Amino acid sequence: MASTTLEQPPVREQQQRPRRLAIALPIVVVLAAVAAVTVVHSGRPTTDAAASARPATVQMTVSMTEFAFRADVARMPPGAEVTIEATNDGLVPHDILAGTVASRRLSIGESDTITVQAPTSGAMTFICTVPGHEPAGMTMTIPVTG
Ligand SMILES: [Cu+2]
Repeated sequence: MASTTLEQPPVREQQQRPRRLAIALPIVVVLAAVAAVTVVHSGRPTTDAAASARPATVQMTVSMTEFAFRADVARMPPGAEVTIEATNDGLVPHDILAGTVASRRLSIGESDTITVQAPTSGAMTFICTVPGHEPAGMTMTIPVTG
């Protein structure tokens, strides 16, 4: 006598997981991108040597026009942590680059804040990276003096 074995494939329940993942994954990717941009934006120069003492802090306001920077600080202490609030008071977009740290490109009337570390001697130079603006005069050098 023959035994009959009926093998039926197991009935698969419809799985909800892949669909949920398909929704959740793009959200995670977007959040990660936002976080990455935020970190880059508030980033500090990576080449600075850590000062042994707590560095001085300087608050600096910079007005940007065609084609110049105007700062309310004439000098900065060596190694100071400099917080720069830049405002576009001009008629075309501008930005400010200090060492390796740049602001957003700012539309008319917009402001952005960046934090940079002053060198331990010499001077710190700032430029606008919009093509043509630096040669037109958008550059500023602030001496570092103790
Ligand atoms: Cu500019």
